[in-house]
Amino acid sequence: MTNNTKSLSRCAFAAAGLWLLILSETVMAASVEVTDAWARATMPGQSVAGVYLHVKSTLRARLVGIKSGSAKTAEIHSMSQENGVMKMRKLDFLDLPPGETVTLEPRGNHVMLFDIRKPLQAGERIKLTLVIEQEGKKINVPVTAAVRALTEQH
Ligand SMILES: [Cu+2]
Repeated sequence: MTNNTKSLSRCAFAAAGLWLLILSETVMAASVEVTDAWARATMPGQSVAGVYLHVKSTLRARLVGIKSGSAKTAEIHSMSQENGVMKMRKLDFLDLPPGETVTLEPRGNHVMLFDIRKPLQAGERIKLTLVIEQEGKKINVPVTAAVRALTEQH
């Protein structure tokens, strides 16, 4: 074996090792990524609150439920305009196509908290759990949402 082939095979070995490392990283990393989660601060007496976020799943999945200690119940909602009026509807689930970032936002699909335990104040954080169905299994994805003021635009 010449010096040249030796260094070449070492190089190939190193590359294979790196590839393995990348593969295991991917497997180990959460298959669901939630970013930029926030909730809208509530007014006194208001019992519902909207929560918005970006969610991306590497595998085909669907969001099938929301839980939060900050509210009695939480639902996934759609928002659409009908005869000039914005209407919300409860969704049983929300599809998360693999690798696609799905956005929950004001005026779009969103999470709605009902019977919040106390008013949500700007600056605080609330915890939620997204229940996601992936390959026939349900997984819980913990999320922390920052509460932002009513006037704050996103
Ligand atoms: Cu809603």
